[in-house]
Amino acid sequence: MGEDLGEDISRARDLLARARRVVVLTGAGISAESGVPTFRGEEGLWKTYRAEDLATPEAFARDPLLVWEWYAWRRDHMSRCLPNAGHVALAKFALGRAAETPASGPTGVISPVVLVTQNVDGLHERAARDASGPSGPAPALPLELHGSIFRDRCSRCGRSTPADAPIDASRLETLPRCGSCGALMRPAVVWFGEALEAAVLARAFAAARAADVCLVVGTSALVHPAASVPIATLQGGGVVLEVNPEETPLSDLAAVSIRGNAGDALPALLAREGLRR
Ligand code: BV8
Ligand code: ZN
Repeated sequence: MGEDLGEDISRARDLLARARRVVVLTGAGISAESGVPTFRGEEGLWKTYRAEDLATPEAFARDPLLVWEWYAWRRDHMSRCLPNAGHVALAKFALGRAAETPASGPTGVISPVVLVTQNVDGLHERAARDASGPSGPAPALPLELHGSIFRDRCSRCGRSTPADAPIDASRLETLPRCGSCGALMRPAVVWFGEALEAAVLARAFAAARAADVCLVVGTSALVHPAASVPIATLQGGGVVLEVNPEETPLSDLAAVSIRGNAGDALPALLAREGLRR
């Protein structure tokens, strides 16, 4: 790891060591090293479409087959991806702090980490369950602001089902239909122009407002309202730490912006020894 990266990581570790409340916001970049394409990188294209063209209710109404073809491909691809060192480091960090709660550190009561993700790939949940183990403590599950690609929802009555069967997106007739009302099912994700689930959003912003540190990993910080979560921490008097190989609109607002990949930076940033003062 480069000299300056090490220096940034040690400054960021100092801020984390003193933080009682930590919220984490992740985006597609944390899953890049797991082989999940990001949205706005060049690999974010699918055939000749951009995500914004397909992840909308209008696209689904216009061409449900094309939208389902994209989601079927993504679901199949994501189901074969594994959490990477970045997901694992975050899961262990959250588990470690949950174990410390409610011990009082020198700066007051330590709170469990609140993990907020824009990703729909389920990799944080898999890392959390692996970190806890079959009979371990409750896994630190993420708040999924944009839903999950591994659940379907009825496009008419809203009935939700786990999406474990492969999708045959070859013909309209083979697309999944609701067992209650017969309407087309759709992926249970939040599309552009759709409101996020109010309760999930409220929990994310309440945690961000109360946080001493908001750690932002792997997001271009362009999609709202998710991109405003770190701003809520700043408005509440906390600081922002960023991990991203590229500069983003948040970089200038961050106390430390670590120019590195999540899989390299997070294990160093969140290593337990010495992270509790
Ligand atoms: C809503 C689910 C209102 C689907 C997604 C205010 C201002 C501006 C615009 C708006 C606004 N309010 C609303 C909007 C419109 C819109 C929006 O934000 N548009 C953007 C494009 C300008 N927002 C909405 O429509 C939202 N809805 O506000 O509704 C409303 C209210 C009431 C009633 C009705 C309506 C809904 C937004 C949710 C859209 N759904 N996903 C699916 O996945 O299929 S968004 C999609 O983008 C993904 O969730 C993705 O996570 C998200 C954000 O992208 P990123 O995660 O940041 O990914 P990206 O590729 O952009 O960047 C990757 C980053 O990682 C890069 O910075 C890269 O450098 C970095 N990186 C790469 N490798 C690594 C790495 N970092 C670390 N390590 C690495 N190895
Ligand atoms: Zn239905």
